[in-house]
Amino acid sequence: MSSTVGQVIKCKAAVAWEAGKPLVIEEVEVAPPQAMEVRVKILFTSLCHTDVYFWEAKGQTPVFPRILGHEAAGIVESVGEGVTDLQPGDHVLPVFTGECKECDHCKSEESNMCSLLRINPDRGVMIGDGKARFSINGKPIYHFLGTSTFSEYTVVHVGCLAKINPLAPLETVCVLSCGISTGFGATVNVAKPKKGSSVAVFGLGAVGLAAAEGARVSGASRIIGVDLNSDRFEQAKKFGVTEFVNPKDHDRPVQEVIAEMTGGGVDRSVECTGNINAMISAFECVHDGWGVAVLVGVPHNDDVFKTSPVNFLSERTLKGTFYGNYKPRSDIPGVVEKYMNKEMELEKFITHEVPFSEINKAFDLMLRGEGLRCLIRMEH
Ligand code: CXF
Ligand code: ZN
Repeated sequence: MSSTVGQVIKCKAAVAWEAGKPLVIEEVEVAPPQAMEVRVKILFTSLCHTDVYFWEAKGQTPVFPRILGHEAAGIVESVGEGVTDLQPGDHVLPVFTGECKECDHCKSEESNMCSLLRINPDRGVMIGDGKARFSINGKPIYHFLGTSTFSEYTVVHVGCLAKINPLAPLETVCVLSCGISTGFGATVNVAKPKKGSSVAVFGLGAVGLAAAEGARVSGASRIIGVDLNSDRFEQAKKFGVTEFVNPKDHDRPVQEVIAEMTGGGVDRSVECTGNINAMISAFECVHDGWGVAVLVGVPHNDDVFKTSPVNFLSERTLKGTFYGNYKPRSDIPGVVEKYMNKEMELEKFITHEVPFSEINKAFDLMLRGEGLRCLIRMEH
């Protein structure tokens, strides 16, 4: 048993003291895991848009000081009371939405929206006792999405940890912890394109390109990438995107352009921007009779989806998904296996890498819209 079990660990963490201010690497104290909790040594984390969104805290409940980060990979250091399916040394991916395995959602084959551990960005404490496990000089530092992976050690509810193959390279499968599973799952679990079909992907960031990767491995023959930034088209070719449409190049709605390109519409579409007009276009660009559109991007609070009901009566289907419909503990280990069996590619999503001490550079890259995923290597 390691000497840290049951002890407070002092380690480095990147603390967001205030909205929009650079993170500061601080020495924090990390309390031992309580009942149903696990303390995890983080080895790799990567920056996802959601971290930046809650760091900026525009129009949201600000929760500071806080340790952000949710896309990561690590190793179990110790487990709290009642944790039976994980032990020190296990390799895990923390996930921002959990799977308690006991609620109605977890028991349903059709849902991954666990009632107990569903995402709650306003919560900065553990669900067990309502307290933070991080502190500096006795003052609490709050959690984020139940994961807070911008720390050398973090405490996570057991229901938010996927135990994965110990042979999987943590620096690569790290990206399955959020964005890539979200996009890939939206296509393979929800849109389910048939071999030889056509798929439109709106938004060619990491999530959209993961949706395209899902279409590629499903054997789609036409993958149409839609983005307002034509600079993204070259990179998207690596992800199987075969054709590009920049809505700015056309003086009519992009759904009309796509309908014309495809003889009536695409078989499937996946919307990964969160822009309300892109969502409407993504729905209206699918073929009548069988087309399915899947919404992934997160809209603004006051957005309203408006379309003619006739689009439904003519047998188009609109769906939405959360975390690619994956149940974190039950399904993510299998996605890691898919990568291990070379049934999906992950390396191409990781375009940058920085050491933990330079984590603010990862924020700069994302704010400039450069690259897909910036891997942050912990420096234990
Ligand atoms: C998102 C998914 C939709 C709600 C906010 C968080 N996932 C992670 O980045
Ligand atoms: Zn994320």
